[in-house]
Amino acid sequence: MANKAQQPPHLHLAEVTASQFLDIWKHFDVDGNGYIEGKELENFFRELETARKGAGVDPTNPTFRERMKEFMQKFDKNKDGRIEMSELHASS
Ligand SMILES: [Ca+2]
Ligand SMILES: [Ca+2]
Repeated sequence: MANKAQQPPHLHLAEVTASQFLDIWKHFDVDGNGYIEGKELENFFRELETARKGAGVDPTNPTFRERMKEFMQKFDKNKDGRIEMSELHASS
């Protein structure tokens, strides 16, 4: 999927098409409430990290937690602790 050699330390969500994005979103928004939150967010972030590194990541690793926090600071625009579609989609 992603080329793992030289990706900058931000997500490449801007590169997926709208329909791919929707598929990704549906995949992670398991309960379909329009938000990725809690466990969903963890899975989401873990898969992004895995895609980026080309290897599995340990979600209990403090670095993972730290990165997830950074991710939330960047993408959780309204600071409600969960990601909604517009927050991800508007980012580049
Ligand atoms: Ca959800
Ligand atoms: Ca939010």
